[in-house]
Amino acid sequence: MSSSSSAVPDYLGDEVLTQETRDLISSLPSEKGWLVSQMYQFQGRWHTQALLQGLLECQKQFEATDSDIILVTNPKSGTTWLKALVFALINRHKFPVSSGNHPLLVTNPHLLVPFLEGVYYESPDFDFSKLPSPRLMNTHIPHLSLPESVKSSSCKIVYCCRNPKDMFVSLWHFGKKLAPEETADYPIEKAVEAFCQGKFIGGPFWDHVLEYWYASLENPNKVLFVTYEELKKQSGDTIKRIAEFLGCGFLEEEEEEEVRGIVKLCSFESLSNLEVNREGKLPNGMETKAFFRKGDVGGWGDTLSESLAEKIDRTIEEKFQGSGLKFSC
Ligand code: PAP
Repeated sequence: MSSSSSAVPDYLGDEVLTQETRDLISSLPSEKGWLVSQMYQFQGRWHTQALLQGLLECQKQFEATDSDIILVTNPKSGTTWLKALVFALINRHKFPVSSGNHPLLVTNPHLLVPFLEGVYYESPDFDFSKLPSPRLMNTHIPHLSLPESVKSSSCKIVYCCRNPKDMFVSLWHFGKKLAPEETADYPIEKAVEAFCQGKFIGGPFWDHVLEYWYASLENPNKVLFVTYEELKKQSGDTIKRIAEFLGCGFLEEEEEEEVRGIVKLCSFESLSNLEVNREGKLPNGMETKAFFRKGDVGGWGDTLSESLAEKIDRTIEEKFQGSGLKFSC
């Protein structure tokens, strides 16, 4: 797939690869993927060429500082939402949510929080040192492939996990919306099969989740593990937990109103109805509305047949057995 196809982000394309990336990928296992023409296996995970180049550059160049905050997700697990929530949270004194001119009202969350490997691919001259402190960034990079400085510094990682059936379905619709021609004839059965084999963009999904899950258990001051589902059901408590973890807990007197304000501002209903998120575009040409579809929990039933859902459930059962991690839907 090339970045010239209408609204496909550059980072799913393959046009601006360095010679170094070309040399590397020629030695890597590769697979034809759904949505992308070719995926490459690097450090045990499947990447698009562009995101692999972004990852390699990020590993080489990114210098984490102790005050950095890095949001991590598997694609379609709540990235946009988490970006909005944490941006609103850490900037709540600078930009009060009740002020009526909050940046989130006029700017898509992806433009407020840079996507590490995407930026290293699309805008290699971007200067991360110019971001205001604490720097807030996001990534899909697996734990084992994180830049060394992220692991060795005291920066904080907030990981958001989503139940795999909703995550798959979200990516399925995202791909179809973004690249209707490329994905039109691809059967969902084949995509589920690849997802369950781990041969899917960013996959295997279970390795991604489990690495951060265990990292959060081993080092709870460094990695906080939250889920899309708890953000939905216990929004306020989860936001308070994130705030405590980031060292910006709420004072008792500000707590209720502030938390409620952040939940409301960042809700699916609120963000998805803003002009900037209905009609805006990211610099790479992608429509911002592509990041807002249904935003609910357990909505996979309208896309997955019973047998496909069972297939994913069996994979979940097998791969997460003994981890202590359970998915409720
Ligand atoms: P990304 O990883 O490519 O950045 P991401 O934001 O994780 O994408 O995924 C979009 C999903 O989050 C969509 O889910 P759906 O397809 O099941 O509907 C989108 O609707 C959902 N989403 C976006 N913003 C919010 C929000 N504020 N609250 C809840 N869900 C949201």
